[in-house]
Amino acid sequence: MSEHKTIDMAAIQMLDRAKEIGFLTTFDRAKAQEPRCTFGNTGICCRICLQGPCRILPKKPGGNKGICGAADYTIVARNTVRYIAGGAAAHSDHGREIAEVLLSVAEGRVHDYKVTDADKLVKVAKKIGIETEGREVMAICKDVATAALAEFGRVDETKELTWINAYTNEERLNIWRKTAIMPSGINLSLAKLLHQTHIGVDSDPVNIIFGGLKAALCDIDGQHLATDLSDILFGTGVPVVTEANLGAIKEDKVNIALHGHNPLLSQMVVKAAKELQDEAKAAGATGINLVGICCTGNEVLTREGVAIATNFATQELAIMTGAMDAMVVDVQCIMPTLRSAAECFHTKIVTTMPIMKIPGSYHFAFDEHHAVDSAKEIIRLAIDAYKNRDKAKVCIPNIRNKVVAGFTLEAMYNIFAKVNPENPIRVIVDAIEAGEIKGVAALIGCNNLKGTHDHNHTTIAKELAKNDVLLIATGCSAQAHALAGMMNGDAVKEYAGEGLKKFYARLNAVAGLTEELPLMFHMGSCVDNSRCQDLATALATEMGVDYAQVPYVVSAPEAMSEKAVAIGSWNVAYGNPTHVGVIAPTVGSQLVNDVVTKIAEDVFGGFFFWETDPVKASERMVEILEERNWKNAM
Ligand code: BF8
Ligand code: SF4
Repeated sequence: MSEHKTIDMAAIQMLDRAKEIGFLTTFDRAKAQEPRCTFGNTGICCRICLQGPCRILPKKPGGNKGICGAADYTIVARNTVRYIAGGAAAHSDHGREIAEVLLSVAEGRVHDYKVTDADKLVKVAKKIGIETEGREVMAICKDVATAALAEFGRVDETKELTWINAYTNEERLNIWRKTAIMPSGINLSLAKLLHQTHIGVDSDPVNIIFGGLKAALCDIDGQHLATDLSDILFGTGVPVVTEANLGAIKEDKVNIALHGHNPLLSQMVVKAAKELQDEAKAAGATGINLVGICCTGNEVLTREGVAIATNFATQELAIMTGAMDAMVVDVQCIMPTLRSAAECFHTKIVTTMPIMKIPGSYHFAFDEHHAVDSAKEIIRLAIDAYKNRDKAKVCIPNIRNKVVAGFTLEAMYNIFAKVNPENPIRVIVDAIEAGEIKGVAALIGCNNLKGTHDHNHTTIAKELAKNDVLLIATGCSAQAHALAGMMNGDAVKEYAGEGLKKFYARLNAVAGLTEELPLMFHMGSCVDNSRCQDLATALATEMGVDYAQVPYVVSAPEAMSEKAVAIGSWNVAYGNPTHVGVIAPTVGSQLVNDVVTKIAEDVFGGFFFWETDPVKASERMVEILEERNWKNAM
C-alpha cells in the first residue's frame, strides 16, 4: 500500500517525484491541516461579522450562542446556504458569459464564434417558448441569448426563471411554488440570500434553508443554460474514443493542458492547435497535444475528444511529468500552487479570465473579439516553452486507459433510438420494469482529500454496477472512472452484474459504434449535471410518476466545492436521494442536519445522506432504488 492517499498509480509515481524534488503537493498540505478544528468541521464556527469568530461552547455560561445571540442551528444553516450562494454564483456566471458570447454571435459582433448546432438552438428555443417557424437562425439565436441573459437581472418576483420552468415537470414546479423556493431572477435570489444571512437578519434555520434551496434552483438554471448555449456554440457531443491518465501527455509533442470550467477560450485553443501543428514541428516536436483537467477538460473531451490528463486533486502532478509545456486555466477548481509547481520545470501557466489571476503567471484576458488570436499566442508560448524543456527532467507515467465518452443526452437517445425509435427513453424504463436494471445512479462531483483520491468514486461505481445499476457520470467523478480504466466496454465485462450486462449487450448489438459502450455514460462537465437531471425528468415523464418515485439516485462520493453543495441541494429539491461521501458541516446542529437528511424527504421526496464508507453508501443507494421500484410496482 502506498503512503500516498490515492488509488491512481500514475499519481503515486508523480507524488514520489514531487517528494524527490521537494515540491509539497496538495496531498502534503492536506496532511498539514490535520487535526481539523472541530468547530469548523461541524459547521458551528461563525465568521459572518467582525465580532467573530464565534464558536458554540455549550458548557460555558453564555457560550451556547454567538455574541449576537445566534444559536447553533442559525450558524450552521447560514454557513451551509452561503456555500450554495457561492456555487450558484460560479455556475450561473459561467452560463452568463456563454450567453453574452451567443448574443454577440447573433448580433454579428464576433467572428471567432458561430452557431455550430442550429438544431439544438431550435430545440431550446421551442422549449423556452420562442417562436421558430419561418424565422432566421440569427433571429432565434438573439432571442435565446436574450432570454438567457434575462434570467440574471429579473427583479419582478411574479415571474419565474425561464429555463427551470421549461425543463421541469409541472407537479414539481408546484411543489417549489408552494414552498416559495421558485426563483424569479438569479442575481436577486443570490443577493437576497446574502442579505438573509447577514448578522441580525434571519435566525430561523428552516427559512434560511429554503432561501438556500431557492439559490440552488438558480444554480441548476445557470447550469442548464450553460449546457444548452455551449452546445449551440460548440456542438452537442457525440461518442468519442480517447484516453485518460498522465500517459496521455506525450514526450515528443508540445503538451498543453486545458484546465478549469469555461469552454469559451479552450475551444479556441483546440481550433488554433489544429492550425499551428507546423509551428510545433518547426520547433522539433511532432505536433501539439492537448489534454484536459477538471471540467474544461470534460467540455473539450465531450465535444472534441481531447484526452483526460487527470482530475482535481492531482492537477499539480501533471506538471511533475516535466513534459507539460503550458497549462491554460480559466475559472474554478484551479490550485494557485500550479505556479510554484511550474517553477520546478519550464511550464508556463496561463490565466485567461479577468477574475482569475495567479501572481507570476501569464495572463491573456479573454476577449470574445480576439479569442482565436489569444489562443494562438498561448500556443506559441507553449511552443517556446517546449524549446526550453529539459529532457532529463521528463518522466511521464506509462499509464493511459481507453475512454469511450461524449454521451450527451442527445447522444444517448441516438443509441436508444436504435432499439426504440419512437420513444428512446423507453429503453431504460423497460429495463427497469423488467428488473434487468435497478435504476440509474448519477456519479458526480469532486475530489476531497479528507479521503483517498478516487477511492470512493471507483468503489461506488463498481458496487453499483455489480448490483445492476445503470451509471451516468459527470465532473471529476467521471474523470476518476476514466483514469482508472473503467470508462470502456472491458469494464462492463469486469464489473457489471448480469442484468446490466444484458442491457448493454442489447444496446451494443445495435449501437453501430466502433467501440463497445462503457460502464458509465460520461455526460460531461459539472454544469452538464443539467443533462443528468433532464434524463431524470424524462424517466419521470415516461413512467408517469413524480420525480420522488423515479429509481434515480445521485452520489457525490468525494464532494468538495461550494458548487457541489449547490448541485446536491437542487437534486434534493428535485426529489433525488443524494449521497455525499464526506461528513457535511451540518452535523453541528442536530436540527439542521435532520432537516436536510430527514424532513427534506417529507417535503421534496429527496434528501441528503452522508456516508464515508463507499460500500455502505452503495448498499444504501441500492436499497433506495429497490424501494422505489417496489412502491412503483404496487
Ligand atoms: O465543476 S467536480 S473539483 S472540477 S467542482 Fe471542481 Fe468538483 Fe471537479 Fe468541475 Ni465540479
Ligand atoms: Fe458571532 Fe453573530 Fe457575528 Fe456570527 S454573526 S460572528 S455568531 S456575532
